[in-house]
Amino acid sequence: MKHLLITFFGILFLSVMPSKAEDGSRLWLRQADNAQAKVNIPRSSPTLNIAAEELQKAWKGLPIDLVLKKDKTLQADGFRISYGKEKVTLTSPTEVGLLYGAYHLLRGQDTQPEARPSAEEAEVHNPAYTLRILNHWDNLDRTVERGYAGRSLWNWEELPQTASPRYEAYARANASIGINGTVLNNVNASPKILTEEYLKKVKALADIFRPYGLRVYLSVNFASPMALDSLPTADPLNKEVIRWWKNKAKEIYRLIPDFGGFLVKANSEGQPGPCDFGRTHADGANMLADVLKPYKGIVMWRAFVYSPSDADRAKQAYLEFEPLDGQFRKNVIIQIKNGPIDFQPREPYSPLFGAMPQTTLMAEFQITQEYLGHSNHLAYLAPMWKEFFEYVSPASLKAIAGVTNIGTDTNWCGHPLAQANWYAFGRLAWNPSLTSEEIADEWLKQTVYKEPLEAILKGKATDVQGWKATHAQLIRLMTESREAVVNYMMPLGLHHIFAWGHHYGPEPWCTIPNARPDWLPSYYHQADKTGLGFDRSAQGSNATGQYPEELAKQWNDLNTCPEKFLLWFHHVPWTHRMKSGQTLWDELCHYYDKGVRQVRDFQQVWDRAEAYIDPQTFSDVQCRLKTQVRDAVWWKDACLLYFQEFSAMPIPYDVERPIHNLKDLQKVHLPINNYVCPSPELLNQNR
Ligand code: BDP
Repeated sequence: MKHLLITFFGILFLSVMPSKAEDGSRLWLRQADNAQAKVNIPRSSPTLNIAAEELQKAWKGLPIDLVLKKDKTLQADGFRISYGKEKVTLTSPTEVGLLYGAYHLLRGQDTQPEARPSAEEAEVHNPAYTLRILNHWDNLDRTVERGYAGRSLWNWEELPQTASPRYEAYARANASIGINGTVLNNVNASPKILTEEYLKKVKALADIFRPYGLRVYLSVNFASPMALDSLPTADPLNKEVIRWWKNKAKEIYRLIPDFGGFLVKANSEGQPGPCDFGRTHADGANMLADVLKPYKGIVMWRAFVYSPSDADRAKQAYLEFEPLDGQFRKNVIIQIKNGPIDFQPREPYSPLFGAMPQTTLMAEFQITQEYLGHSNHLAYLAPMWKEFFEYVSPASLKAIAGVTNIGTDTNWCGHPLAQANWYAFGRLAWNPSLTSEEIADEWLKQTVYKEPLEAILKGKATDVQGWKATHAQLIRLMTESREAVVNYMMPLGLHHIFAWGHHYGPEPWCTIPNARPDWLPSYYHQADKTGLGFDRSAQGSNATGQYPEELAKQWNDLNTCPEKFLLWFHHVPWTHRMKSGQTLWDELCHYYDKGVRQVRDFQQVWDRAEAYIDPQTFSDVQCRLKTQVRDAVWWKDACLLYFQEFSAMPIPYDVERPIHNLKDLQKVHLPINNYVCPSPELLNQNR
């Protein structure tokens, strides 16, 4: 009795406590948990118990039956929802399919409370890809390559004895958006990950993730047999080497029976690979694939290669991989970055997609904003990935990988709105036909507002019309944000003009003695007295020739090439007339200026939304937008003043005047960590 009373007062106390400012730790899973829904499950199991619990505590609709049943219309992870008069029936051939269905129902409740389907309706949901995978570029010392949200989530030192509660929260968040695989470590892989000591730690994580349908994969170093056991070679055709990998696979699967497989960066940026031993990428990938086959494991072999050679860097992955089409085992997937160079703010798609019809392919997106302002800038990336799908049919791919932006920061991703990119990646990997707006709409409703949507719409504390107008503006802000970054950093097809080392600020002038030419901005922008841009037409490097005929023809001609790719494919005279009628120079100035104006507009949109937004999220984003405007102006001034040295043309008067001098900008790098605002923690203390 005493115990019951304490519980009762405990609950009373909790419910009258003022709600805490949102610190972002709950991501898009902020549902109230006092619903007490009626849920039937076919049996008790770790996965089904989670599904039942999630629904019990948050579902406010009719009773739900979870049914395990084969169904011709459903893939393994798919599910069917039938709405009856008295109950809802959720069916799937698998337990994890039912879990996905549960999260789907809850998402619908949170984002479309007014649109409850009527009785007798049924919905079928299947994922577009069987593999929807996050890639962590996390090192074993807990630094994160290109990570901007704290340290690595994986506390290797404490594992396997101690497991942070965040591991389960991470698995849950992934399951809620359908992500079903995770590569735990950096593609620049330390061989140590395959030692017994580390595999036990990996097992501990895999055990936590399993009920959520999240499989573990590892990046492996191709020379691991040499590094760990002093074999004289890592030649993939060598018997000892093969035996080493076989034993390693056995050891892994004994610990982790559902281990997913390996991700390999080979012969790329100094990583070892089969070519070191006179073998091909196919030899290397197939050896590992054969080793994993008995366990149904897969090899994701990256096509991110560019050797120091005379060939245009944009052509190199194609030159190396296209001739190998048809030579890879069935359980090898070639993992290709969306663009031919490297995760730039805008690239045309990589011509390897579509060029290897006999090979299983997957796309690698970058969720972390290595080249899009790190976690200081707002850049909602769904529009970028949708642009890729305009050229590459989703059905031509087997799987999707995303390099994550997750770290130990309380809000997981650094910038509060950067969580939307993790979310959007998962949603698009499940259903690439969702629009950027739909995903932004869903994500915003579940995260940034003071109140849950249902409460907002009841209008007790909120001006509903005002909220609706604000919400529409925030969707616009999100969906325009990546284009704004393109505009103030690298419009019209410019690329890779970043500062040496950190990929944050501009340094189109950068020269480093003895550096590889293709690591320097001038290699990419090719600015001179006559014009700007890289000639990749048939008269130049002929990278256009790697694309299907129709596109090659269109992109090859300066006059038919889409202007967003113009300077990617052409060296264009400064006085060239653009479609707008302006010269290239004037157009360039206007694009840089537009980018700055867009971010200033985002500031206003955000400030106007203050009444509706959770206060901590509000001030954090407000500060980051100030930093972003500062940086956008820096980019505009640096690029225009530098390129003006070549064009020798005046900056049009309707463009905001530079506030910096080129000489000053050339002396210093744009400061990355000199964030113009105090930290969110400090803001919170001062409130
Ligand atoms: C580049 C990154 C580098 C990665 C490499 C890769 O700058 O840190 O190791 O890609 O994808 O974008 O392997």
